[in-house]
Amino acid sequence: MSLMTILEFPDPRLRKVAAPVAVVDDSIREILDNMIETMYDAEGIGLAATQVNVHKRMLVMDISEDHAEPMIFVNPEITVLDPEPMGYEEGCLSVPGYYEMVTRHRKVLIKALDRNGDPFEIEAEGILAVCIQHEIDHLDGKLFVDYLSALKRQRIKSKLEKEHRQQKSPTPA
Ligand code: QAP
Ligand code: CO
Repeated sequence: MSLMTILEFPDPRLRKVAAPVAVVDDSIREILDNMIETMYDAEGIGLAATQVNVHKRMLVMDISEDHAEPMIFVNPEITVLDPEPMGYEEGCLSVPGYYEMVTRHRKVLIKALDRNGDPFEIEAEGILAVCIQHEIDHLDGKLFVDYLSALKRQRIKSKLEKEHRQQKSPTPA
């Protein structure tokens, strides 16, 4: 297995809309395994393929405390079961260091394929519902910062751009 590089806001590749996975084959399973490893290494609870520059509709999540329950969703489809707004302080591996309150639907139904290409469904509430809505947004080129005010988004963008510039340039003497 190998770690993948996580793209960071405002990288334009995070804005691409991912295409459906045609067949869940060994090459797809290999990417999913590398995504799970990458998510654990970065101490995340969710990672969408878009974030590792793979523009296919698939994502991984693990909301357990001890990396014990990796979940895989290929071609996920969402139905809102309860649109009651639910606020949660969200972060994102592609927006490192920033957490802001975002409002999502309280309860959703997810239909997806598993790592064998078999269909399954789950009803999600709480952090699971928040996380899956956040990750599916990535597949559509959306980020949690899009729900913030333009001012807050611009502030985060400028700070991350500055960090990226400093990471690229050699250390000053
Ligand atoms: C999305 O986010 C999410 O800034 C997954 O320095 C977040 O895994 C869904 C992370 C909250 C629901 C609630 C962020 C790690 C991880 C950072 C993540 C950081 C290190 C974010
Ligand atoms: Co994210």
